[in-house]
Amino acid sequence: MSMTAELQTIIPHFDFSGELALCEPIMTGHLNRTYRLGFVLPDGTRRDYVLQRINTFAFKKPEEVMQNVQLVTEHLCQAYRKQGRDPANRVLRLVPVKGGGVLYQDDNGSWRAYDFITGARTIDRVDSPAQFQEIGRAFGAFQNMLSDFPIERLYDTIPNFHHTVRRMEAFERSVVADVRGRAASVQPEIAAVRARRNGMGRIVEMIDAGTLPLRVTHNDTKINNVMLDERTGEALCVIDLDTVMAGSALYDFGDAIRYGASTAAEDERDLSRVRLDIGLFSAYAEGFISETARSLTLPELENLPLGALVMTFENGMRFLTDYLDGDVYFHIEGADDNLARARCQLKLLSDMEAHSDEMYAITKALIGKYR
Ligand code: GN1
Ligand code: MG
Repeated sequence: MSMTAELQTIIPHFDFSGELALCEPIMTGHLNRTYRLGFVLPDGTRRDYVLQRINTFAFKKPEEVMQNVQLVTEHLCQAYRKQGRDPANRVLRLVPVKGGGVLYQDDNGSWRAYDFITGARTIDRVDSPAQFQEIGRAFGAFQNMLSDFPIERLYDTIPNFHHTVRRMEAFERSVVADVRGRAASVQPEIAAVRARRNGMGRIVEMIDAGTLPLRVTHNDTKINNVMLDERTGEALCVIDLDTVMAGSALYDFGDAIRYGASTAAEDERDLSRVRLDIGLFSAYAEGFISETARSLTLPELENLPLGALVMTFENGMRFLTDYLDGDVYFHIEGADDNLARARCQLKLLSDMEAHSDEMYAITKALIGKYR
């Protein structure tokens, strides 16, 4: 087992049980650094954990992230118990830091650890509509379980995270600053963002107007943030709670569609392969709406497809912004990764626009079926 010197100094600060036998990086996610740790207990059984270094460039106040995570996981546990179900392996459980708390900080970083969700896996691509429908149900149920959570107790871990209008302003500043001299080479992409400027502030406007309520939302609903039972495929546990905060249900619906209902990976370079899979859209919508038809308001339900359009636009714009900024936010492997991601999102967006009527019609039919 190879392990960095850094990990060797971090691990002893957590209340792990047993003897360390496995340490391997988990490569999903663009921000936090994640490791799977395996320990062997005195009776020979294995106990696994997830250790994460929180990205403090993105999350400026890790204490507030952890405060949110603690409150939300406690609430989710209670919600399961109220339903007569055992929250074990269904809600993230934090590992205490020796000496108190759930966050370990030293000069080099901020760390936290969870029990590993056992017998489960995550996927980066959807295998079947039924699987995506199950993930839709899971995020719908997650929304419902947090519907009675006192929203004012949550910190904004990243202020204005999905404030699309502020994101557009930041984008324009990056185009002007052009710190890497890249703007000239991405004029078509810049123009594609600017061409959509008017419509994409709609969610923010509807929140401000009171048409859409603020709810406790996950805000990062990629399919790989749901752990699926290895054998049955059942959605066991929603993970990555760092951005759980006040938001719109449209964000959670939309980001799941953006990532999961695309025919290609988020950074596919062959744009001819990037389309919206309307069958997958329909499957997710059915899962999500079957859970939330009675808990969300009619304006929320009817506008769910707008969430898909806006989240795809927003992510495309964020990737392009980061490319212009010199790749300071999202982790990259290759020099033009953020540009490839941006192009892919913009292509997906134009295909969504072409299928917008279909998305709305499917949504309407499902509202009729379940409400
Ligand atoms: C980031 O780190 P990860 O992959 O969970 C980002 C999301 C983006 C996503 C794009 C806090 O999520 O907003 O949609 O990349 N998270 C944050 O893949 O910025
Ligand atoms: Mg995340």
